Amino acid sequence: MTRMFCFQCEQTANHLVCDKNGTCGKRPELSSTHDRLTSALIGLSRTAVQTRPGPAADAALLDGLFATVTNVNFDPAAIQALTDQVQTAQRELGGEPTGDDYQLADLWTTDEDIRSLKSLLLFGIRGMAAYAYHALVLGQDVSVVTAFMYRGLAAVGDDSLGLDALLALVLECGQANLVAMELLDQANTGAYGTPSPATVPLTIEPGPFIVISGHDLHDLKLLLEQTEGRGVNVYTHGEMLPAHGYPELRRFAHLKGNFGTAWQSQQKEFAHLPAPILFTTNCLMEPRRSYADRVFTTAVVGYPGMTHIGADKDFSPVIDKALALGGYTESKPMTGINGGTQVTTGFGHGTVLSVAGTVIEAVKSGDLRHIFLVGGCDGADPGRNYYTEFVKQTPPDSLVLTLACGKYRFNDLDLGQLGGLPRILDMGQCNDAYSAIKVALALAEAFNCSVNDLPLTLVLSWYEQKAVAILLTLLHLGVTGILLGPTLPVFISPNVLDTLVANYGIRPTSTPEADLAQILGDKAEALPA
Ligand code: FSO
Ligand code: SF4
Repeated sequence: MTRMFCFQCEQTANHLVCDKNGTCGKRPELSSTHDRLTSALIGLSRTAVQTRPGPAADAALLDGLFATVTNVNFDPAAIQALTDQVQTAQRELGGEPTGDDYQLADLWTTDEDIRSLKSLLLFGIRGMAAYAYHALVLGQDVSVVTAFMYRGLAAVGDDSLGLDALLALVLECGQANLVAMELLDQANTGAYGTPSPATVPLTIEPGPFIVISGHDLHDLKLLLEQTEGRGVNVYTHGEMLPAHGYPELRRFAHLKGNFGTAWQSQQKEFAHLPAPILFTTNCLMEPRRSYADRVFTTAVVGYPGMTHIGADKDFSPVIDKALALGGYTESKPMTGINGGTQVTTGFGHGTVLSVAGTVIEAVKSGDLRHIFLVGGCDGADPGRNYYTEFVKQTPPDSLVLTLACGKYRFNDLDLGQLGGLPRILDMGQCNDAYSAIKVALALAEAFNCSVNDLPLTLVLSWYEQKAVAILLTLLHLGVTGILLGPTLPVFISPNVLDTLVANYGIRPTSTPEADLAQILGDKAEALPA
């Protein structure tokens, strides 16, 4: 019997759909509250496209969308409160929520190609909302992005739209996400400076400490300010690692290093950790009893029974917990998954473009044969070893750009240097796909060719909806030949996949050996003389 319907991430049950319980831990009751929130968001959007929504509607929109992203909010009470907030915002715009504005069940049971395109649109909008949320927190005007979201969500609830109209909106979603990532890039670099290369230790020093996870650099800054002089060190986790590249964050001497690897290992890595963990965004997994009393959430993240830090951002309960637990008594050397004891980060577009001349000369002289962007999300699928093996097998005359949490598969490897640059260049979080796009466009301009003619290949891993938004941005930019793994999204129907293959040459990953052979054969001679 179908108790729920969710297929928005890569770890769907049996690679089909989570219809009994979510692999992520989402139960049917919670799934229903998520669907009702989405329904309310569609209702708000129908009103908003006819009016001039203000900051209250935009905040309700972004909070509501972000909360339904995979591994963000498991708390039914919090989801209900967000639904109330969305309906209040709709009323303030003159609309009248009915509570059943749009039944998500209608979407899940409609024609499979319509469902596929509407899913791409809805999931892309959810992912984009995370980036717009962070940009808004840092004071950016995100109204251009939210205007698209209202239109897009209204389209999800519009049964009159055909395939062509929906495909156009899907690509427009990619365009809007490019704007969202650009705004976030401006917000982050404006607030914290231009990232520069940083070597980050994986060893935990003795004494009390806090582990902070997620993508929210603003929360990290506030935590660093509140812990300064308190004898409590701070370690990044997961997608927070790139914070070490930002001058305004790494100036805090007690931002010491990075703990652990990617999100899917948290239940193992956090067990018996003598420190609290603060989740600022996804990816939160069901906390195990061994560390449940040490998990704190903030912003749109939530889990029943865990202490939530509210909008006042008073992190005292987290700091008190760190002091009570006391940390390790001796220095605790840790390693990455390949045994490395440190990682590097901070190679955003500012740094990479500052050495663009060297990179261009190296390509022209043949010293640099190929650039791989091996980026995206990590996950529990065993097939994800592909990315470790792929990077290990890249030739020594190639560079590997990376971003997002998929990098933990290989970021502790020492692959040496090329032309004074480390061969693995961590550009940052998933939203820093914007950096990779900037670098690719600059190289294409320098060589007077299209991005698709550069000796550059994108080898992407996807897990949740932010990766969907980024994929749509790459398609909007006309990037072809993307390798996508570890499996293709199940919400892409065969006909929609045919369209993506025909227009963009998108293809699933196979084996590192076969893919590398094809890529290097494909593009070895691609550049104009
Ligand atoms: Fe990973 Fe999670 Fe950044 Fe995602 S920690 S999986 S695409 O939330 O956002 O890369
Ligand atoms: Fe399943 Fe992913 Fe949905 Fe969770 S978010 S219920 S794992 S498809």
